Amino acid sequence: MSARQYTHFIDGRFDASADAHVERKAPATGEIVARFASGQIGDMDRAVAAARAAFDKGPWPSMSGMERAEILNKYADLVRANFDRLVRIEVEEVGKPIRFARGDISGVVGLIRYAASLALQMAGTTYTNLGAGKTAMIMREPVGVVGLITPWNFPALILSQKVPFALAAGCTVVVKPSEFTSGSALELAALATEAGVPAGVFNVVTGKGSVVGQHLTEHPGIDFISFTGSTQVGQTVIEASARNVVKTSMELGGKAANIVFADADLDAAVDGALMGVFFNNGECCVSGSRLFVETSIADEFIKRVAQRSAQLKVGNPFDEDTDIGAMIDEKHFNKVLEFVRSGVDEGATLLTGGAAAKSGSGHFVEATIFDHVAPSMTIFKEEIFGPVLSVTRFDTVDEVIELANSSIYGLSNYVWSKNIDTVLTVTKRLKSGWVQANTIIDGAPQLPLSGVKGSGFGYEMGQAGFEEFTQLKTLFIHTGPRQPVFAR
Ligand code: TXE
Repeated sequence: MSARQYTHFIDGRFDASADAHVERKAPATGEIVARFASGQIGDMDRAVAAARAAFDKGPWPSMSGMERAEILNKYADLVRANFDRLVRIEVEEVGKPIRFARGDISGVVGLIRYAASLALQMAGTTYTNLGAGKTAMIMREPVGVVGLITPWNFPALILSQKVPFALAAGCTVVVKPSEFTSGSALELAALATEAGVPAGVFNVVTGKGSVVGQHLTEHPGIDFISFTGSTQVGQTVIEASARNVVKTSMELGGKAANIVFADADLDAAVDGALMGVFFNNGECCVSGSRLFVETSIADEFIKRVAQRSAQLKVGNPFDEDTDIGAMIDEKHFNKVLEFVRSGVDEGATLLTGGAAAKSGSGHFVEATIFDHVAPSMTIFKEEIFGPVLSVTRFDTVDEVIELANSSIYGLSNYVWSKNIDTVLTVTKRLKSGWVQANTIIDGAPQLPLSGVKGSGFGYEMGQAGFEEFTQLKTLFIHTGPRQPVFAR
């Protein structure tokens, strides 16, 4: 199998060649699967100039919503037609199990179709009740040229929580995907262009975050930066954008609580505990990586979760029955194992896993569960981003709410109980943008995702996510005779 060769996608086409490349080794095999152009400042300048011209002069922002929706729907059709190819790229570059990669690309199609429907509904408000001769229109307009920075864990899906919504609003975009997993972003830009998105509207520049990512965030040609990634880099992006007074949206890390009450459907909750932490190799910002179990059911429940975890299949992500694939790279693999060591050293009880899983030459970690995890422990506090679950027991609602909310993060939380009173009471007291009850890491394009506290701000998906890519302009009109203010 030969490695895919990519160049930047700027102004409606791939560059003819690249001076330097970043090589991507499949985390599951160590084999080189792709080479991406290693972008420089000048490449980012070209992409921003193309996006700026396409916004200021091009047809895209002034096209009717119907025209943009038609093109976006055609783009969704092309993603569907290239489904297997896109799935393969995600599995190879990320190391995620193929069944989850299929879910990602189906999700991409759904996000584009939903965003297309929003292009038809982009509207403002009119006031006619302001007094004689007074009318006001609050017009909704595209925010402009958007810089989008995306991470490696869901390369196509997270990009599609942003780009189709920006395009539906009439914005033009410059995407800087993760240097590990840039393949699907480039393929999606080419498919959107094939569908009829005009040149310059959807640009992708690949390369290092510290070079092209940083330059994008500091660029005066950008009107809005939408970032998903680590809290640390998010902070540098906010600082850089402050210099040009540019709006930002931040989707950062998480450390969700997955709370199981004694009256829950325990079969469903056991599966939910596994899904919460092992979905996407645990490399997921909405992972339910802190499991809280009510003491009266804890021993039996935790035993079941541990038994099921020990049976999970870790290995080749292309195998249909693989549950956990490879960690994104060796550095991250070592970081995850370092967290596991800290759990042992700080006195948590290792129930299952806890070591590298042996499978070919890739970087695999066993499904790992720690019981009796105290709030002071590192594994309770830090986002591990791997298949490592920490379990803590609780007795009262007050106690579990305090534990859940003690995190610096506030992205998502989960509750399992058949009692609607418990579900609503707990939901209202949890500090996070997302709560799910009796399900986990579920969603739909209509539902916004947002963080509070260290997890960031701004919305993705849903009507609110669409509106992030718009701004309001208020027109106040006076008709008929106007009473003079300075009569003398
Ligand atoms: O993220 P980074 P990484 C967390 C997770 C993970 C850790 C590091 O805990 O272990 O972050 O992952 C670009 N200016 N999440 O290293 O570094 C970079 O090239 C502008 C949570 O991948 O934040 C990439 O495109 N951009 C997260 C993007 O930022 C810069 C998902 C994210 O990279 C830049 C992924 C700079 N100075 C990791 N430096 C989630 N919320 O899902 C880097 N980048």
